[in-house]
Amino acid sequence: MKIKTLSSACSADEILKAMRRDGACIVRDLLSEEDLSLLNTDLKPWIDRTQSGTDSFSGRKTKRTGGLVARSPESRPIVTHPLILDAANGFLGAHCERIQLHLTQTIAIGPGESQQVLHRDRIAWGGYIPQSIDPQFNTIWALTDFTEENGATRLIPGSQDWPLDRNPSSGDEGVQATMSRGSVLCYGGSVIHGGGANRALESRVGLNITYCLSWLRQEENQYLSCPPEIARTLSSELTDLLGYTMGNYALGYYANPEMLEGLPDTLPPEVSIGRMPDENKSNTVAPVGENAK
Ligand SMILES: O=C(O)CCC(=O)C(=O)O
Ligand SMILES: [Fe+2]
Repeated sequence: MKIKTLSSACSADEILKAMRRDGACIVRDLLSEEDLSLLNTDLKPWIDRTQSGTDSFSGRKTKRTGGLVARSPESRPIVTHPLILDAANGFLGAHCERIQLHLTQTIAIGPGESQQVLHRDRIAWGGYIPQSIDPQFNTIWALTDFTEENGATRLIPGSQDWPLDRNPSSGDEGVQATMSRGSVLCYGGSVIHGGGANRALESRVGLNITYCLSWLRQEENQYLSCPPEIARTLSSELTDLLGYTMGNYALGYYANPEMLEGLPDTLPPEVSIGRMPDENKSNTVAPVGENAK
Protein backbone atom coordinates (compact mmCIF):
# COMPACT_ATOMS: atom_id res chain seq x y z
CA MET A 1 0.00 0.00 0.00
CA LYS A 2 1.14 3.54 -0.75
CA ILE A 3 0.36 6.73 1.15
CA LYS A 4 -2.32 8.62 -0.79
CA THR A 5 -0.88 11.54 -2.74
CA LEU A 6 -3.12 14.52 -3.52
CA SER A 7 -2.44 17.32 -5.97
CA SER A 8 -1.59 20.84 -4.79
CA ALA A 9 -5.10 21.91 -5.91
CA CYS A 10 -6.75 19.60 -3.36
CA SER A 11 -9.10 20.82 -0.62
CA ALA A 12 -8.66 20.56 3.15
CA ASP A 13 -11.58 18.11 3.15
CA GLU A 14 -9.71 15.77 0.83
CA ILE A 15 -6.71 15.87 3.18
CA LEU A 16 -8.95 15.12 6.16
CA LYS A 17 -10.71 12.27 4.36
CA ALA A 18 -7.40 10.58 3.53
CA MET A 19 -6.11 11.16 7.06
CA ARG A 20 -9.25 9.67 8.58
CA ARG A 21 -8.83 6.56 6.43
CA ASP A 22 -5.07 6.01 6.51
CA GLY A 23 -3.77 8.34 9.22
CA ALA A 24 -1.71 10.29 6.67
CA CYS A 25 -1.51 11.69 3.16
CA ILE A 26 0.89 13.62 0.93
CA VAL A 27 0.11 16.85 -0.90
CA ARG A 28 2.37 17.04 -3.92
CA ASP A 29 4.40 20.09 -4.97
CA LEU A 30 2.88 22.64 -2.64
CA LEU A 31 6.11 24.66 -2.68
CA SER A 32 7.60 26.14 -5.86
CA GLU A 33 11.28 25.92 -6.78
CA GLU A 34 11.56 29.58 -5.76
CA ASP A 35 9.98 28.90 -2.33
CA LEU A 36 12.37 25.99 -1.85
CA SER A 37 15.42 27.97 -2.81
CA LEU A 38 14.50 30.85 -0.45
CA LEU A 39 13.78 28.42 2.37
CA ASN A 40 16.97 26.45 1.87
CA THR A 41 19.10 29.61 1.81
CA ASP A 42 17.40 30.85 4.99
CA LEU A 43 17.70 27.55 6.86
CA LYS A 44 21.10 26.26 5.70
CA PRO A 45 23.29 28.35 8.03
CA TRP A 46 21.25 27.17 11.02
CA ILE A 47 21.28 23.53 9.92
CA ASP A 48 25.04 23.68 9.20
CA ARG A 49 25.71 24.91 12.75
CA THR A 50 23.47 22.30 14.41
CA GLN A 51 24.98 19.41 16.34
CA SER A 52 23.69 15.88 15.72
CA GLY A 53 21.39 14.17 18.23
CA THR A 54 22.75 12.45 21.31
CA ASP A 55 20.35 9.49 21.54
CA SER A 56 18.85 6.96 19.17
CA PHE A 57 15.38 8.57 19.07
CA SER A 58 16.75 11.98 18.02
CA GLY A 59 19.28 10.20 15.82
CA ARG A 60 23.04 10.37 16.29
CA LYS A 61 23.48 11.21 12.59
CA THR A 62 20.45 13.50 12.46
CA LYS A 63 20.44 17.27 12.92
CA ARG A 64 17.31 18.80 14.45
CA THR A 65 17.08 22.58 14.26
CA GLY A 66 14.22 24.45 15.93
CA GLY A 67 13.09 27.98 16.80
CA LEU A 68 12.24 28.51 13.15
CA VAL A 69 9.58 31.19 13.52
CA ALA A 70 12.16 33.44 15.18
CA ARG A 71 15.16 32.39 13.10
CA SER A 72 13.76 31.94 9.64
CA PRO A 73 11.43 34.53 8.09
CA GLU A 74 10.99 32.22 5.08
CA SER A 75 9.50 29.50 7.27
CA ARG A 76 6.72 31.83 8.53
CA PRO A 77 4.46 31.53 5.44
CA ILE A 78 4.86 27.75 5.72
CA VAL A 79 3.59 27.82 9.31
CA THR A 80 0.53 29.82 8.18
CA HIS A 81 -0.01 28.03 4.86
CA PRO A 82 -3.80 28.45 4.29
CA LEU A 83 -4.52 24.93 3.02
CA ILE A 84 -2.56 23.30 5.82
CA LEU A 85 -4.07 25.56 8.49
CA ASP A 86 -7.56 24.73 7.18
CA ALA A 87 -6.77 21.03 7.42
CA ALA A 88 -5.19 21.42 10.88
CA ASN A 89 -8.25 23.35 12.12
CA GLY A 90 -10.55 20.70 10.65
CA PHE A 91 -8.54 17.92 12.26
CA LEU A 92 -8.21 19.44 15.73
CA GLY A 93 -11.14 21.88 15.90
CA ALA A 94 -13.67 19.55 17.52
CA HIS A 95 -11.58 19.44 20.67
CA CYS A 96 -10.40 23.01 21.19
CA GLU A 97 -11.26 26.68 20.86
CA ARG A 98 -8.17 27.25 18.75
CA ILE A 99 -5.08 25.45 17.54
CA GLN A 100 -1.50 26.39 18.33
CA LEU A 101 1.98 25.69 17.08
CA HIS A 102 3.47 22.62 18.77
CA LEU A 103 6.92 22.62 17.22
CA THR A 104 9.01 23.85 14.30
CA GLN A 105 12.05 21.77 13.39
CA THR A 106 14.10 20.87 10.37
CA ILE A 107 15.07 17.21 10.51
CA ALA A 108 18.17 16.48 8.45
CA ILE A 109 18.73 12.72 8.50
CA GLY A 110 22.38 12.21 7.61
CA PRO A 111 23.95 9.39 5.56
CA GLY A 112 24.37 6.22 7.63
CA GLU A 113 21.53 7.05 10.04
CA SER A 114 19.52 4.00 11.10
CA GLN A 115 15.75 3.74 11.17
CA GLN A 116 14.05 5.62 14.01
CA VAL A 117 11.96 3.52 16.39
CA LEU A 118 8.32 3.53 15.26
CA HIS A 119 6.16 5.63 17.59
CA ARG A 120 3.06 7.81 18.00
CA ASP A 121 3.86 11.52 18.42
CA ARG A 122 1.07 11.88 21.02
CA ILE A 123 3.44 10.11 23.45
CA ALA A 124 4.84 13.63 24.06
CA TRP A 125 1.94 14.08 26.54
CA GLY A 126 2.34 10.64 28.14
CA GLY A 127 -0.70 8.42 28.10
CA TYR A 128 -3.13 10.90 29.65
CA ILE A 129 -5.18 11.98 26.63
CA PRO A 130 -8.08 9.65 25.80
CA GLN A 131 -7.85 7.76 22.53
CA SER A 132 -10.97 9.53 21.21
CA ILE A 133 -8.98 12.78 21.03
CA ASP A 134 -6.15 13.10 18.52
CA PRO A 135 -4.21 16.07 19.94
CA GLN A 136 -1.79 16.77 17.09
CA PHE A 137 -1.64 17.59 13.37
CA ASN A 138 1.75 17.05 11.84
CA THR A 139 3.41 18.18 8.65
CA ILE A 140 6.79 17.30 7.21
CA TRP A 141 7.65 19.43 4.19
CA ALA A 142 10.19 17.78 1.90
CA LEU A 143 13.10 20.21 1.38
CA THR A 144 14.98 17.45 -0.46
CA ASP A 145 13.33 14.57 -2.29
CA PHE A 146 12.18 11.89 0.17
CA THR A 147 13.21 8.50 -1.23
CA GLU A 148 13.33 4.91 0.00
CA GLU A 149 17.12 5.19 0.15
CA ASN A 150 17.50 8.51 1.94
CA GLY A 151 15.05 7.93 4.79
CA ALA A 152 11.54 8.95 3.72
CA THR A 153 9.27 8.77 6.78
CA ARG A 154 7.78 5.33 7.49
CA LEU A 155 4.12 5.04 8.53
CA ILE A 156 1.69 2.24 9.29
CA PRO A 157 -1.55 3.25 7.53
CA GLY A 158 -4.62 2.58 9.68
CA SER A 159 -2.63 2.42 12.95
CA GLN A 160 -4.25 5.69 14.07
CA ASP A 161 -7.30 3.58 14.98
CA TRP A 162 -5.44 0.86 16.87
CA PRO A 163 -5.80 0.75 20.66
CA LEU A 164 -3.03 2.88 22.09
CA ASP A 165 -1.35 -0.12 23.72
CA ARG A 166 -1.07 -2.00 20.40
CA ASN A 167 2.40 -2.00 18.85
CA PRO A 168 3.40 -3.02 15.33
CA SER A 169 3.99 -6.74 14.90
CA SER A 170 7.64 -7.66 14.46
CA GLY A 171 8.77 -7.09 10.91
CA ASP A 172 6.01 -4.55 10.21
CA GLU A 173 8.04 -1.52 9.16
CA GLY A 174 5.14 0.27 7.48
CA VAL A 175 5.33 2.05 4.14
CA GLN A 176 7.53 4.95 3.19
CA ALA A 177 6.16 8.39 2.36
CA THR A 178 8.27 8.94 -0.73
CA MET A 179 7.69 12.38 -2.24
CA SER A 180 9.35 15.01 -4.37
CA ARG A 181 10.87 18.10 -2.78
CA GLY A 182 8.23 20.77 -2.20
CA SER A 183 5.61 18.18 -1.22
CA VAL A 184 4.23 17.83 2.30
CA LEU A 185 3.33 14.78 4.36
CA CYS A 186 0.37 15.32 6.74
CA TYR A 187 -0.28 12.89 9.60
CA GLY A 188 -1.96 12.85 12.97
CA GLY A 189 -0.64 12.35 16.48
CA SER A 190 -1.92 8.76 16.74
CA VAL A 191 -0.57 7.12 13.59
CA ILE A 192 2.55 4.98 14.10
CA HIS A 193 5.55 6.24 12.15
CA GLY A 194 9.25 7.06 12.32
CA GLY A 195 12.10 8.50 10.29
CA GLY A 196 13.63 6.09 7.76
CA ALA A 197 17.23 4.87 7.55
CA ASN A 198 19.45 6.91 5.25
CA ARG A 199 21.47 4.67 2.93
CA ALA A 200 22.18 7.50 0.47
CA LEU A 201 25.15 9.86 0.26
CA GLU A 202 23.27 13.09 1.05
CA SER A 203 21.05 14.17 3.96
CA ARG A 204 17.28 13.92 3.77
CA VAL A 205 15.93 17.27 4.94
CA GLY A 206 12.36 17.70 6.16
CA LEU A 207 10.70 20.75 7.69
CA ASN A 208 8.52 19.47 10.52
CA ILE A 209 5.78 21.93 11.54
CA THR A 210 3.18 20.61 13.92
CA TYR A 211 0.04 22.00 15.55
CA CYS A 212 -1.86 20.90 18.63
CA LEU A 213 -4.86 21.69 20.81
CA SER A 214 -4.48 25.07 22.51
CA TRP A 215 -5.04 23.63 26.00
CA LEU A 216 -1.94 21.43 25.85
CA ARG A 217 1.68 22.18 26.65
CA GLN A 218 3.67 22.71 23.45
CA GLU A 219 6.60 20.40 22.67
CA GLU A 220 8.77 23.36 21.69
CA ASN A 221 8.30 26.17 24.18
CA GLN A 222 7.28 28.91 21.76
CA TYR A 223 7.50 31.75 24.32
CA LEU A 224 11.20 30.96 24.87
CA SER A 225 12.01 30.06 21.24
CA CYS A 226 10.23 33.19 20.02
CA PRO A 227 10.23 35.67 22.92
CA PRO A 228 8.04 38.81 23.01
CA GLU A 229 10.69 41.13 21.51
CA ILE A 230 10.64 39.05 18.31
CA ALA A 231 6.96 38.09 18.47
CA ARG A 232 5.93 41.78 18.47
CA THR A 233 7.33 42.09 14.93
CA LEU A 234 5.15 39.25 13.57
CA SER A 235 1.59 39.07 12.22
CA SER A 236 -1.17 38.34 14.71
CA GLU A 237 -2.01 35.18 12.77
CA LEU A 238 1.46 33.92 13.63
CA THR A 239 1.55 35.21 17.21
CA ASP A 240 -1.86 33.64 17.90
CA LEU A 241 -0.41 30.32 16.72
CA LEU A 242 2.67 30.78 18.92
CA GLY A 243 0.35 31.20 21.90
CA TYR A 244 0.39 34.99 22.41
CA THR A 245 -3.39 34.85 22.78
CA MET A 246 -5.72 33.17 25.25
CA GLY A 247 -5.94 29.43 24.60
CA ASN A 248 -9.38 29.32 26.17
CA TYR A 249 -11.38 31.60 28.47
CA ALA A 250 -8.95 31.22 31.37
CA LEU A 251 -5.82 29.88 29.72
CA GLY A 252 -2.73 31.96 29.24
CA TYR A 253 -3.20 35.33 30.97
CA TYR A 254 -0.22 36.95 32.62
CA ALA A 255 0.53 39.61 35.21
CA ASN A 256 3.09 42.28 34.37
CA PRO A 257 5.88 42.22 37.00
CA GLU A 258 5.60 46.03 37.40
CA MET A 259 1.75 46.09 37.26
CA LEU A 260 0.42 48.28 34.43
CA GLU A 261 -1.70 51.26 35.54
CA GLY A 262 -5.25 51.39 34.22
CA LEU A 263 -5.35 47.78 33.02
CA PRO A 264 -6.74 44.68 34.72
CA ASP A 265 -4.01 42.61 36.33
CA THR A 266 -5.06 39.48 34.43
CA LEU A 267 -3.60 40.59 31.13
CA PRO A 268 -4.21 38.85 27.80
CA PRO A 269 -0.87 37.73 26.32
CA GLU A 270 -1.24 40.14 23.39
CA VAL A 271 -0.36 43.02 25.76
CA SER A 272 3.15 41.59 26.14
CA ILE A 273 3.72 42.18 22.41
CA GLY A 274 2.14 45.63 22.31
CA ARG A 275 -1.37 44.69 21.16
CA MET A 276 -4.88 44.19 22.44
CA PRO A 277 -6.78 41.00 21.59
CA ASP A 278 -9.22 40.97 18.72
CA GLU A 279 -12.60 41.46 20.43
CA ASN A 280 -14.28 39.08 18.01
CA LYS A 281 -12.37 36.12 19.33
CA SER A 282 -14.84 33.77 20.93
CA ASN A 283 -12.55 32.45 23.62
CA THR A 284 -11.87 35.79 25.29
CA VAL A 285 -15.45 36.29 26.44
CA ALA A 286 -17.05 32.90 27.02
CA PRO A 287 -17.73 32.24 30.70
CA VAL A 288 -16.11 29.08 32.03
CA GLY A 289 -18.18 26.02 31.19
CA GLU A 290 -20.39 27.68 28.63
CA ASN A 291 -18.24 26.81 25.69
CA ALA A 292 -18.00 23.12 26.54
CA LYS A 293 -18.70 21.09 23.44
O1 LIG B 1 11.98 12.65 10.20
C1 LIG B 1 11.00 11.92 10.04
O2 LIG B 1 10.71 11.42 8.96
C2 LIG B 1 10.09 11.61 11.21
C3 LIG B 1 10.66 12.04 12.53
C4 LIG B 1 9.73 11.73 13.66
O3 LIG B 1 8.77 11.06 13.53
C5 LIG B 1 10.00 12.30 14.98
O4 LIG B 1 11.14 12.74 15.24
O5 LIG B 1 9.08 12.29 15.85
FE1 LIG C 1 7.41 11.29 15.17
